[in-house]
Amino acid sequence: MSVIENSNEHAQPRHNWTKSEVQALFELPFNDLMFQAQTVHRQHFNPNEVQVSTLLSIKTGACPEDCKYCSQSSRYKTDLEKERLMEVDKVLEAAQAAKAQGSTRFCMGAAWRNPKARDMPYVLDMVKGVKALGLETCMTLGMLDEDQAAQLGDAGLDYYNHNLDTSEEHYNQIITTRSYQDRLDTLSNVRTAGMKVCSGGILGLGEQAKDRTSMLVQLANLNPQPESVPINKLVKIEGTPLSDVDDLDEFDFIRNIAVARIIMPKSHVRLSAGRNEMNEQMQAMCFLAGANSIFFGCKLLTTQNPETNKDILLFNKLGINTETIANDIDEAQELHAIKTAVVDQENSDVFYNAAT
Ligand code: SAM
Ligand code: DTB
Ligand code: SF4
Repeated sequence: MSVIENSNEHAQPRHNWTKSEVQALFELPFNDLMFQAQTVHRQHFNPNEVQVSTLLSIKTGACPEDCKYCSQSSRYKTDLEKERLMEVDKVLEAAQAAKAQGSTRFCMGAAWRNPKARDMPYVLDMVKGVKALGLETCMTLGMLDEDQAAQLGDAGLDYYNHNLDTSEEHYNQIITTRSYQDRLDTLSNVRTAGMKVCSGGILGLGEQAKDRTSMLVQLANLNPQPESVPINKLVKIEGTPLSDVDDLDEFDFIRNIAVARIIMPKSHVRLSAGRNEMNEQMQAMCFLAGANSIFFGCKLLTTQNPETNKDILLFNKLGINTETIANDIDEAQELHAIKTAVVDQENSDVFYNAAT
């Protein structure tokens, strides 16, 4: 089976994918799958550009939900310091620093089941402030009702991240305090409020191959498809029920990126959590499979991410440029200056190159 039989036609989003069609993609010989994914990728994107976002945890830990992978759930004994909602000024300082490092989108995450009415004014000020810095804004605050989604949309929030996490079939093994339908309802409220949707999941939760197929079918059949699809590799957290689940085979992870790329041809596919445990070659294979977005910065929400310098070195090795917002020339120049500085540093005798 090929989605690119007629190479003059660009693959378009479809919302009627069946599990057997998607399973057939997973079963392709690896090289055929990678070729199809890269072909589809080139129809809609510059293959040498990756979008970069920075994450900030604006409220950490003490979450009432029971997500079995999460360091922030109050139900598990993890080694995490909880923190109250950050002050708006501190958030804006972090956003400014992210911009200076070349990020184009600032994503603020809170360990909440859902935002409370008393939190909303602060959160809305964060959106307005970050937007005023010229960054794209993203938030992930848990479930949203229609009214909260409308308030965030009105404040200028560009993206809302809310993951399906896994298949509907496997879901109850992972979370019991909110339903799959709750997640779909939040995504629908986000859409109705006119924001872009960022939704994906986590691989390596002990799910089966059929669950990974099922999750991707669910995402692709959302209409419209999510603009951004984060694919996270489980970061195992000591103290959580999934701390010693079996590792997912790396080729299976790469196949998931490739299948996501093929069935969601116009979406950014984000190589999200788990990069700190991947070597350069593994990340390069993910980019070849069609991943075109990452988180920049040494911390995700509570866990480690590769150092920015290490990522810039990898991008230099692969000839990858970072995507700019709507051809922002100043930002492109600023980023060029940062990249040149890293190369100069790399060439100096005193620079320890952790990437080699
Ligand atoms: N509390 C909000 C919620 O869950 O809706 C927002 C923040 S939550 C940390 C955002 C997403 O991060 C989760 O849905 C999950 O997909 C991902 N995530 C959390 N912990 C992770 C881990 N240990 N490894 C990989 N992904 C993780
Ligand atoms: C997403 O899908 N991945 C990001 C973002 N959305 C919010 C979060 C990853 C969290 C990884 C574990 C941690 O750092 O706590
Ligand atoms: Fe709470 Fe979000 Fe972690 Fe679930 S994933 S425990 S909702 S912070």
